[in-house]
Amino acid sequence: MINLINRIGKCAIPVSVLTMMPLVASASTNLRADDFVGISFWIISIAMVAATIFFFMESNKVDAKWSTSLTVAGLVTLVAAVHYFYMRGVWVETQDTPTVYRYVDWIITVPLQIIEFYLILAAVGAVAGRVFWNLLVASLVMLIFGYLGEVGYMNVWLAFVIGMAGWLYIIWAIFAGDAQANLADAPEGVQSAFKTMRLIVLVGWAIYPIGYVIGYAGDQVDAGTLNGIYNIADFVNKIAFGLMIWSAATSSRKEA
Ligand SMILES: *C/C=C(C)/C=C/C=C(C)/C=C/C1=C(C)CCCC1(C)C
Repeated sequence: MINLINRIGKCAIPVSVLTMMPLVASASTNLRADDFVGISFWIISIAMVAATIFFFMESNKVDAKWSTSLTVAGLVTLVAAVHYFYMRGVWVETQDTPTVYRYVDWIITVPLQIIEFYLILAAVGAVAGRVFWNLLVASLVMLIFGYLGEVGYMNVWLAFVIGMAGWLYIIWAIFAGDAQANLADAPEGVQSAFKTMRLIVLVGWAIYPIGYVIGYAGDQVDAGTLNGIYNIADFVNKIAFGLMIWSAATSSRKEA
């Protein structure tokens, strides 16, 4: 019986992802051959769907301690996939920035990633609950002020500076916090996940403020560059990051 339930559970995962397919089809407004930002929206939408199926299915195969991380990685790409279909629709129809969908996506997926960071930090033995809340609040400051700046509720550069402070706090917390001390004792897979996490927050996340600066630097907002750069950033930070976690998880399986 338990076997049967397990089997149904495993099928339910890809099936639930397939339910997104009508959304894919209904979003098919005409994409022009020279609309490269539109094409990048499309490619990333599909890549998010594929990554979701992969992360969910792999989460059944890796060690229990990695399973949750991969499930969360799959949730990140699932939430992003749905938003990408809507964002692509807005872009193709209006050639304008889908700011609201973009930030609704981030306000869900960034906290999910903070949970992933927390799981990794906990695995190196570094975490107090307070660290989680600090990271969460800092990421919300970053996103809320980014939004206020982009929609024009606030001066674009003042909002940017406050958003940057949130991000810099996160960098400080994971590079200078007490996580380091326990790192050497952690298993190799955990060490590489921890280093990956730091790299993502420092380098992967840096792509977003770069996009913001280039997008808003001119007299007029450069929507194409802004969205193109944000799309690349999402690909790196959601899909590539998940794959790096997967790689750490499978290498620790070999060690065991
Ligand atoms: C999956 C989505 C992710 C990981 C989104 C991350 C977004 C950021 C790191 C945004 C950063 C920003 C700043 C650091 C300054 C203000 C402007 C933002 C919001 C683009």
